[in-house]
Amino acid sequence: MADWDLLLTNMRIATLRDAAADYGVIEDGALAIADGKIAWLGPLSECPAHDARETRSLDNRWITPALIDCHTHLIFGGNRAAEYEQRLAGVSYEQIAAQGGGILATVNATRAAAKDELHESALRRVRQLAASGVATLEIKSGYGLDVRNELKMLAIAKGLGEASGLCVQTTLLAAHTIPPEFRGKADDYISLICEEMLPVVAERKLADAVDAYCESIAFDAPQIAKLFRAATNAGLRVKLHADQLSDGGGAELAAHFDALSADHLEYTSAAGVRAMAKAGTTAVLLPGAFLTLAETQKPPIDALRANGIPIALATDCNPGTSPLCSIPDAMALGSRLFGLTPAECLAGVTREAARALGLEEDRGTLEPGKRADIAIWDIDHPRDLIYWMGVNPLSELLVGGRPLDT
Ligand code: DI6
Ligand code: FE
Repeated sequence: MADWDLLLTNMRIATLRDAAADYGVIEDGALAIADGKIAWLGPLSECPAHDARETRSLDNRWITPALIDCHTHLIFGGNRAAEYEQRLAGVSYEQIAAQGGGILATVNATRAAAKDELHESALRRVRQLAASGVATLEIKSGYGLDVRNELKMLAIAKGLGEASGLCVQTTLLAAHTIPPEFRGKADDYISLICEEMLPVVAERKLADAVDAYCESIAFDAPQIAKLFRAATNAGLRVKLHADQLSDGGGAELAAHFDALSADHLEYTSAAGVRAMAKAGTTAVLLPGAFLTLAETQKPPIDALRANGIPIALATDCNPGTSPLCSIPDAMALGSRLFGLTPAECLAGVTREAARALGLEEDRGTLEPGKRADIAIWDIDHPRDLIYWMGVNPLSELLVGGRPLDT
């Protein structure tokens, strides 16, 4: 007889387990949890004989996989709302960056901030994401840009996982922009990352992946290729901010290095899409940045679909281009701005977001053997999650089978 810790009954389940079947709905479902994992799920009528320590009725609510935010920069000092006012008055993001504002303004504020202060402000954002149903999130460094401050950011990111009870994946984004000390010497800075940061980060296991910003205001393809070779040699997977403001061949570069994901992609060419499809690179779309930068060129959604590329959605939570701290709102924007279907949006923040983090074997769908990371919702149908904005229908979040106090 099956030996379970918890049996959930009387609910509708959106398993998201099959890309061909939209939400993968099970009506009148039941789901069993043992040792923090899903032990069984299906229609209640098919439930095997069992010995469950606890059974709970969910009163006909819906459950989905807990949500995953696979691209955030949520640790930072300072505030750039004033830059947004400048942008509204007609100054471009690139012009602000050239004047020493933009990412560098946040770098200065982040370097100056105490560790505790950064932890506390970021923890508020992590808790906000958890309150909207997120159990796993990725956090990037990239506002330190020297050995000490990049390591400081990664250590804070790890600490946020412990403090919040969520699963945090960390990414080294030292190649976010050229630090002030290296102005005009981007190649030297890339060497510093390869020779001094990467070995320490790999040895101390501070990062799960390495990211870079491929853009005219940051690094070019040869510089990133050098970084990605070093990362790959150190045993770390890569991912890339690609083709956000211009087509810099980012998608091709990411695919060439077998990247987990290529992110943004507004200006990606047909050849870039084909390269991603061949390499199995996940597309991560970031509608918060698209909206905030008043971008008009959409990512090549039809080509991504036609090439069978998995599409994830994320907040890109950052102080400069995406002041967005809600995954349901990222879904709402993904459908409004990019024309993604509600089922694509929900898959984008569950199954495909897990894939973007290389965690698809372990989470992102509701299937036996996967982590019991489960969001319980007060909704009539999963499409409601994409339709409403600024409304939070989360009833409860289970992380590894246990309720998280959100
Ligand atoms: N992600 C990034 O890293 C940059 N844009 C984006 O969408 C810039 C972040 C920033 O301006 O601080
Ligand atoms: Fe980003």
